[in-house]
Amino acid sequence: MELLEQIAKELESGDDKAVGSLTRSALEQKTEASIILNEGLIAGMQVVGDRFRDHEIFLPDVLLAARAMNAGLALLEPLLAESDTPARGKVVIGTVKGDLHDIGKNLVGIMLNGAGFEVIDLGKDVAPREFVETARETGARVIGMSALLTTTMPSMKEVVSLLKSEGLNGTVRTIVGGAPVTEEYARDIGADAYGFDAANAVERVRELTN
Ligand code: B1M
Repeated sequence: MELLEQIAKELESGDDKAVGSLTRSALEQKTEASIILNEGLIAGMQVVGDRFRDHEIFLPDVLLAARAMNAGLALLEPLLAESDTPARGKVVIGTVKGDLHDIGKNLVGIMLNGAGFEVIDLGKDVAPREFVETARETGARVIGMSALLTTTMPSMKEVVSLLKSEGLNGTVRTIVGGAPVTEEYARDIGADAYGFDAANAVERVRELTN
């Protein structure tokens, strides 16, 4: 079996040690970090999500897969974040209120950092007001919100509305993303941008801050 396929398989079975050592081997073979990420780790996690949806596996299995994903990501992080770009301003990021999924948000943070942005990561389960207050206090130019649950997506709209009522829309721009979020949803709630993956999020944030 090809190495990237093996990484995906071990992630599916939740073996963090195997994912770590296979990721290391792939790096030693000079495979690009972004290829290991997309064709190994994310590909495996996609299967985990599908099997969970179909009730073939259960929450503890997903937790083990998340731990395995993090083992691989820890090795890729220095390479994904490698940068010689000058500082580009501050971005506040977080996973919205009620939502504990942070792997994608963490990736967005790593890539933004690599592109020269100062990232203020509020973590997960972040209340709308916390996004807005932090942006105000730090002078951040962008708020980036991640949501993985259809039930937590409306919290993004609350942040956009709060920025408006506080007179900060225009000064602080917003970008949203996460598996259930779409370009259309972003437009509907009045967000300034939508990122379909972490690399695309960086491009969109660059546009917002130019
Ligand atoms: Co949960 N979960 N989960 N889960 N989980 C999903 C999201 C689900 C789709 C699985 C399924 O049913 N197929 C489903 C949601 C269904 C829905 O809303 N319609 C689901 C569910 C139901 C739940 C629980 C409710 C289960 C339960 O308790 N019964 C529960 C909710 C907990 C909560 O949040 N309150 C729950 C819990 C968990 C774990 C804790 C076990 C774990 C999360 C661990 C963690 O994050 N630390 C987990 C996981 C791992 C998943 C799946 C399998 C994988 C998510 C992931 O990390 N993907 C997921 C299935 C799926 O998404 N296919 C699922 C890899 C990651 C790199 O991708 O986060 O999409 P992603 O990020 C991408 C892009 O979306 C984008 O960039 C990244 C790629 O570069 N992106 C942005 C993300 N944020 C962005 C922000 C941007 C721009 C781009 O701008 C700011």
